[in-house]
This record gives sequence, C-alpha cells and structure tokens, in this order.
Amino acid sequence: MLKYSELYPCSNAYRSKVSLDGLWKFSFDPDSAGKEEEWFKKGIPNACPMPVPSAFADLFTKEEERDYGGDFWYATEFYCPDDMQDRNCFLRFGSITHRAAVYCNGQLVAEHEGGFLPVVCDITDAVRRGEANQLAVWVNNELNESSLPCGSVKVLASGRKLVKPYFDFFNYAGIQRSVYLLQIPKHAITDYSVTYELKGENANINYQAVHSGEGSIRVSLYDREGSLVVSGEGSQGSLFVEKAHLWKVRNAYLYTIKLELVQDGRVMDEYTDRIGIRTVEIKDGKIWINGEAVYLKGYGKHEDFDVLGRTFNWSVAKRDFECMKWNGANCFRTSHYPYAEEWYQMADEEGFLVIDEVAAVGMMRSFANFAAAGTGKYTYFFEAPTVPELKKNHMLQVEEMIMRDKNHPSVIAFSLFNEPETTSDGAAEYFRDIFETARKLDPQHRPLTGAMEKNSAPDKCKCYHLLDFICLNRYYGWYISGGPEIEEAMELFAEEMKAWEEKKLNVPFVFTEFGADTLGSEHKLPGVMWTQEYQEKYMEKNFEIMDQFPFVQGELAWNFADFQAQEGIMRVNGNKKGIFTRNRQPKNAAYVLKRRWESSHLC
Ligand code: CKX
Repeated sequence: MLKYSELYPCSNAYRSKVSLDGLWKFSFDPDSAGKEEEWFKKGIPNACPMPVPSAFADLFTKEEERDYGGDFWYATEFYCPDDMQDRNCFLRFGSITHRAAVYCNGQLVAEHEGGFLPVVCDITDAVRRGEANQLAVWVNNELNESSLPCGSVKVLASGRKLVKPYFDFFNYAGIQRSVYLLQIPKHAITDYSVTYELKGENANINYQAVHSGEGSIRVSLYDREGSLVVSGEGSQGSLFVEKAHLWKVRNAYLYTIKLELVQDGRVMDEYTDRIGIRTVEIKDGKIWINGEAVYLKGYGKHEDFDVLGRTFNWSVAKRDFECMKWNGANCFRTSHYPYAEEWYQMADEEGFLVIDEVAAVGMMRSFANFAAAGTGKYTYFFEAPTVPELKKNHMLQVEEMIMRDKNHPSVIAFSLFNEPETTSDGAAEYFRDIFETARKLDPQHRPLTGAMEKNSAPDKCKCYHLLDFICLNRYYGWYISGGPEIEEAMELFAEEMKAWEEKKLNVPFVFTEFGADTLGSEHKLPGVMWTQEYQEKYMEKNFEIMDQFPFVQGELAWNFADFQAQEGIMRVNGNKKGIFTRNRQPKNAAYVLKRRWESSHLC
C-alpha cells in the first residue's frame, strides 16, 4: 500500500493547489558532498538559475554539463498561506528523475526511487504557515542494474561520471514535471477507483472510495452539460446510468465524478475527476472496447522535444495529438516509462487508447540492446545478485503506475516491460511474480502485456504465456537483412509469424515496434537505407506480412517522432525512426500510414 495519495491535484472549496513552477536554483554536486555538508540547510553553493520543470541536459552548452552523471540539487523558496491551518500540507512533484530526497526547511520530508512517477511529500509538520519556506531537492541520475530503467555508470580517469543506459533514449533528468503545494483536509478522500459494466444501452459504474478520518462518502455523476445524472452513498457502491454515453475510440464522452466526504451532514472534502464509461476485453484473439473489436493503429512515443528534453509541455502534447489524428492513429504506447499525467488527460479527451508502460527497459546486459537484438546472446540478466532489488523496485513502480493511472478511460492495458531477456528460467520466474502483482492491483483487470524483441522468439521465449496480448518489436528489413536484402527479411518475418501461428495461442498480437532510421534530408530513387523512400518501402513491405496473419490486431510504428538518444555509431544525433521529424513535421512515410490507417480494411 502506497503511503500517500496518488490522486492528481485539484482545487476546490476544500483543497488548494498552488503551482511552484518557475525559476529555481540549481547546482551540480559531482563529489556527492551536499548531503554531508547539509546544503539542504545552508543553501546550495555555486547555484545557477534553472527552470522547473525542465531537463537540464539540453539547456547547457558545455558537454560536461549536458552529459553530467551524479548528484545535483535544486532549491527554491515558497510561501505557504496561513488561511488553511486545519489542512495537511503536501508537496507533489509529477516526477523527479531518477531518485530524490526532498527537504523542507532543512528537514527530510521524502525519499523516492524512480524517475517517472509522482513524489508526494507530507510537509505538514515541517512547513511554516504565513511565512517563506526553504525547499531543497537532492537528485541523482545514475543508473544501475537494479534501477528502472537499467544501466550502469562509467567513471573516466578524470573522475567524471558517465551514465551508460542499457536503452536507446537520452538519459534526461531533473524535475521534468510540475510541482504543486497542496493543502488537503485532515480527513480527506485519498483514493478512488471505478469499474464498468454495460447493460444494453445502460451501464453500471461500480465505485470504491478510500478516505482518511471519519465520515461517509457521497458520490455524484454529472454529464457533459453539467447536469446531475445519478448519485450514491457509501464508500463503495454502484451507480446506474440510464442510456449511458460511452467513451469510444476517437469519440470520447467524459462524465464528471464528484466524491464528497461527509461528517454529520457537513462536507469535509471533495474530489472531482473526469471519467469515461468503457470496457476492455481480450476475447477470440481480438481486443474489444465496449464489445466492439478494435485494431490498434499508432505509435510508440517518447516524451522528447528539442531543448525541452523530457519536460512536459502542453503545446508539444497538443501538436502530437493533432499529428496522430491527422494520420488516422487511435493508440500509442508510453514507451518506455509512465508519461506525465497530462498526456493521459488529453488521451481521455481525444479518445486515444494508451498502452501504459512501466520503466522496465534495459533488462538485458548490453549498452545498446538494439544492437544486441537478434543475436540470440544469452545475458543471464535475471540470475544476477541485483535481481531481488530490481524486482522490489519493479513491483513498487508497477503499483505506483497503476494507482496513478487506473481511472483513465484511455488506459486500456499496462505494459510491464520492454525488451528484456525472456529466454531463461530466471526471467520466467521474475516476470511471473511481476504479472501476478499487477493483476491484483488493477481494479479494472485490464489486459497486461510487455514488448518483446527478436530474442523472444516463439521457440525460445519463456514469458509470452504471461501476456494477455502479445507485443512484438520487430525490425525485419532494418536490423535484420536491411537494404538490398529486404526480400529475405520478409521471408524471415513470415517464417517467424508462421511459427507463432502454429502455437494456436488465440490471443491478439500487436506490433509495438517496427521501423527504419530515416533522415529527413535524404532522398534516393530507388530508396536505400536512411532515405525517406526506404522508410516508405519498409513500411509497405512490413504491412504486407502483417496483413497475412489475422491474429495481428495492431501496429504501433517506431517511433512517432525522431528523438534524442545516447551518442554512438548507430545514431545520427538521435534515433531517426520517427514518422515525424523531431519538430513534428511529416516524413514521406507519414502519408503511407495515413492512407492505410484511414482505409476501412483495418477495423
Ligand atoms: N527497441 C531491436 C527499443 C527502442 C529502440 C529501438 C531502436 C529498439 C529496437 C530493438 O527503445 O529505440 O533500436 O530503434
């Protein structure tokens, strides 16, 4: 059970949220001296101004700063109003990457591991109301084999630390999402969840609410126009919605749910949220939303943009949704970590389907697992002494993700890994426990999955049976037999698909990655690798194979847009498999996808 509520901040007559975003102070701490020297009390030395939220890396002009690995600090001052003495006071960071310790007025108020989920700190006893307060945050961006994501650190002869991710995206770090000061009643609503049953044209919303202190719960449901639809009493119950408006794919309808905590007829707390009535089911080898089979069309994405790094930005999010709508997409995977909550809010509004992924990436011992993919190399990842700690972190982050995201109608599945080693008994045991934990946590019992790369072949993989639908990352025609050999690549692709078919698994398969690096500047007729023409051809060829196997029920191209990755001989200033450029303009292949996704043969 998580210590604090993961509910997204809201403001009303009982609760207040004040944004602490702005210009903070920032300082690197390469000698890790700050904790011992009590910078959280004395102030952080040699500080420079730093926006919050931001990812520090691409804001600097020196390589040592951009590629910095180790400890660093943020500090700011905030005023806490004294008109809410009877409230508990919290700080809520959307995320701090990758681990943090938060100090309020010199007092440690929270420690957190994992860079993509909220950090909530109870500062009720530490805060000074009606006064200015000092806030200091220690952050560390190193990776190891028990962190999510996985990686390691190389120390250069100069003593400089370089973080070596076992994955293919830049290790952006810092306070990359918004920070709020929250004042919440002492007796408060701390969590709620909803599940849905469709009954003809009507629906039941089964709800469960959790609160601290005494009192009873009152629930009200409002339609889009703000009219009361139905209400109920008690911490759990069922709301009958007559002629329910369903939340549909790319045609969302959102209701507002209001929960009130009532004591002796007096409202003590209120929490409102937007919810959508929809069901998700895996049946007969298909994915069903509200009893209608849906074919997933879209992308694996990243939170990534020039200068911003992984900082959440509403305008970038808006543009991304507009681009995805333009070419007929209906789904994306939050590869390879839970995104800022605002992404899911927008997906709820736009009727997009989201496969929500935990940051379990790089679970294969290799500095760039895209390079090791397909070699069949056995890495003994799940037999290392780091595994118990890794598993503990993995389980906790699955719990935090599900707690945070469980009420979003857009979230139709949870992905519990990306491209780990899955061929050993160690991996099978490890993931059995992870999946078992996740199954208990989701009140909606959504499908669980994970994305598997080429090593997870039909005859070698020991984990696929855990997945409710099978996600494959495949690069036939790129990492395997690329360029002039694409013909052979397609034969190998078809061969693998036949091997899966022979297993008669009767579960849907979704391609969660397939793609070809493509430079926006390069054209050649006939196409060669890295040109726009080759990306078009690659897509068309891959679709020809996918279309031969009816158990394929989705295709999420890699990647929505070009994104920053670690430097190396395989990357030209980033991964260029984007269907859009990093500044969100379409490459030629975007039109191939548009034509295909807008055609009716994909339901
Ligand atoms: N999959 C064969 C994970 C992504 C990478 C992608 C790539 C790999 C491919 C694995 O995070 O970006 O190499 O483009």
